[in-house]
Amino acid sequence: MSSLSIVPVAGRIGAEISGVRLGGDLPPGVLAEIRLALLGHKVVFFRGQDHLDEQSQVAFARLLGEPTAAHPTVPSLDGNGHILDLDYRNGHKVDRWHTDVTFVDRPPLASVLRAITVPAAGGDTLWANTVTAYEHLPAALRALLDQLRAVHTNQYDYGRVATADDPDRARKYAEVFASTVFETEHPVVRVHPETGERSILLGDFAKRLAGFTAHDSAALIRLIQEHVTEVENTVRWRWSPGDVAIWDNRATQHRVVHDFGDRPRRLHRVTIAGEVPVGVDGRPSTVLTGDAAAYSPIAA
Ligand SMILES: O=C(O)CCC(=O)C(=O)O
Ligand SMILES: [Fe+2]
Repeated sequence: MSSLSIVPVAGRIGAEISGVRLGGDLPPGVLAEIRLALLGHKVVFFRGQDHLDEQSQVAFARLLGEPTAAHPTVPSLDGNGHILDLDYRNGHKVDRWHTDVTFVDRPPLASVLRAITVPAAGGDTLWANTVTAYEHLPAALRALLDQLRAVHTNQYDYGRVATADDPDRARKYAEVFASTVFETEHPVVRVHPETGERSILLGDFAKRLAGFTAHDSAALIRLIQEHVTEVENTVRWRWSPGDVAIWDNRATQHRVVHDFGDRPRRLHRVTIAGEVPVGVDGRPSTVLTGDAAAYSPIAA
């Protein structure tokens, strides 16, 4: 019998797991249960993991697969290069719905996020289930989406920087973020390599749909994103320091709720190497610009 308790948080996505102390030494049975919960619930939450530090967060993440470099362009915090330091005072502002690192051909399989400092109120994170989003579309719309491909890029959006709270800081960060340009064409619907489920692969790095005018492309992307982020597909987590969230980056989008002004908020993220997505027609994603080999191996 397992000592884990797995309790859903929202109707379509998210579960809180208790009765486990995360680390690099988890028994295989416990790890298998966590993996299964992750595939089923898309994002899983653990409270009270205050014992974790950078090393043990990476050691735990390694049980899920090969850690990537911290980011394709943003330098890592730690010596071994796996920790992305999400400190909002450094210009990180991920307040738009996205799937992590979709501008490369091998977006991470999962992300492991650990809260270090969070505001007393505000700064929640939202996740959306991109599988249930797909499944709830009318059949005719699913059939259209199945055929679409989208170009994702890390090139920054000048409009967003201009409207940031601190444009200078935002511009500096954006320059680092896009210091090497990556562009990848992904299917808009990918087939999940482990569950076989179809999920929508879009989000804020998707800049246009292949074969459409800029106008139609923007309208279609907006329509699809509205469906993905319908509140019924989402879960919201109110962080405490020591909380850990793991999400299946092949079946979710997420964003922070940026309602905490200049109050300190800091989290550390480790991402796990992912596969090259494959569409319902069996076609994999294709690289247009940039080589992500130094960022991440391709998961087996
Ligand atoms: O800060 C957050 O809540 C989410 C940040 C984010 O987008 C990520 O960790 O990938
Ligand atoms: Fe993210």
